[in-house]
Amino acid sequence: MNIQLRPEVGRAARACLKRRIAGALSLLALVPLVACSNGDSNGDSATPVSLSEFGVTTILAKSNSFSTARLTGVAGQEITIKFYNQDSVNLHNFHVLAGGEGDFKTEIELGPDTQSLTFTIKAAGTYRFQCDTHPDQMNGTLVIQ
Ligand SMILES: [Cu+2]
Repeated sequence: MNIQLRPEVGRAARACLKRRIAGALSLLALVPLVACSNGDSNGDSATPVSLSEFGVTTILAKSNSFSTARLTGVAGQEITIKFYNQDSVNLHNFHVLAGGEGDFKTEIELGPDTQSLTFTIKAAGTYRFQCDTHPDQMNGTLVIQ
């Protein structure tokens, strides 16, 4: 009986040792993986991606108001406004009154619809933007730095 048991015990012990080695190896394998994923997330946080970095600003029109009353831009740098009109009852548009630099505006229309407006203002300053059908209710300031 003892002779028969010993190989069983030995096999069990070997199996146990194999599991331990496998466990240890998998732990070792995990360490670099964890280190890598930490490195990746650090890399991601070091290079945040935001829409404003590409000069795209989204503005909504809803219930006769704009989603913001203040926009910013950089002199000489292209600005892209994504004008999202969510209003299916009243006509709206987005219009930047940039004086000598020009008028930049989307079409006046019913929503839901999205229009893109791209323009460049060379001179730093404060400019008005408005909806041409509701200039008193829907307006704001575009600050060019
Ligand atoms: Cu309007």
